[in-house]
Amino acid sequence: MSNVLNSIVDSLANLDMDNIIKFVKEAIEKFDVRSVIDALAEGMRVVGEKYERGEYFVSDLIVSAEIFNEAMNIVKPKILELRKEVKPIGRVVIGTVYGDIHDIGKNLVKTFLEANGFEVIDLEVDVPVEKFVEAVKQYNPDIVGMSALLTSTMIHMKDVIDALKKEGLRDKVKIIVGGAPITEEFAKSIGADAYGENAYKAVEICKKLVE
Ligand code: B1M
Repeated sequence: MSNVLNSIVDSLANLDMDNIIKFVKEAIEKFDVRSVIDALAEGMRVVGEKYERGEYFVSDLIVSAEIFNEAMNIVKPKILELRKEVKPIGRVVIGTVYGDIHDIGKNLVKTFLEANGFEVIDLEVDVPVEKFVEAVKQYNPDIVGMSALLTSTMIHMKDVIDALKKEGLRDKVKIIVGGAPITEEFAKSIGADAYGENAYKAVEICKKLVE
């Protein structure tokens, strides 16, 4: 990784808002958007490690999210520039599952989907099972996307899939799941159609799902 990308990782890991903005502005002129986002995601991973080691507290996690979002305000216009060149290709209902308020990954997935021609209905965070079901009835999406960051909340993805089955809606939509604790095996085990390891892969998969 180049110096400036490393500096992004370090400044996010050290919760250094002033410097990260400077580094992100410099990096988006020199590198593609993906490299900058990967550096930001790596910084968040280090923040998570520091939290696990007891060096950071929840208040630090909140600050890290604020810094990430500030940095994304600089990066996002570059991602959305792509949008002008793409035709509408499908509709996605997306949300973070019940009990879970982590939204940074979901928002990245949303931004990349929009940049690639998807219409995205964002149910935001802590989304109850019934709200996903209602959204499928109301918006008739091609795809339902669910995000979870906690091992204690990922099981609600299965609850949503089961509820869609019960309502006879499961076969009307494709389902993609993602988030740090989610794996391909877990996705299969709950009856999802796909697992998105990251935002870029999620877009590639969603494109295939609407073909
Ligand atoms: Co939380 N948190 N947090 N946190 N937090 C984690 C997830 C944790 C791993 C930290 C740690 O211990 N190392 C840990 C979970 C442990 C576990 O369950 N095994 C944890 C914990 C414990 C908690 C609390 C319980 C802490 C507490 O209160 N005691 C609490 C829970 C609150 C709740 O949700 N009910 C909590 C709170 C928070 C904040 C609110 C303070 C804040 C989130 C702010 C926000 O999102 N607006 C926060 C943060 C920032 C984190 C870490 C540090 C960073 C998460 C992040 O944004 N990563 C996180 C550590 C970690 O993940 N290693 C941690 C960057 C983001 C780009 O990555 O979200 O993984 P990610 O998304 C990726 C992929 O996963 C994928 O694409 C994205 C981009 O490539 N992806 C999808 C995500 N969703 C997808 C959906 C798809 C496809 C791909 O299709 C639909």
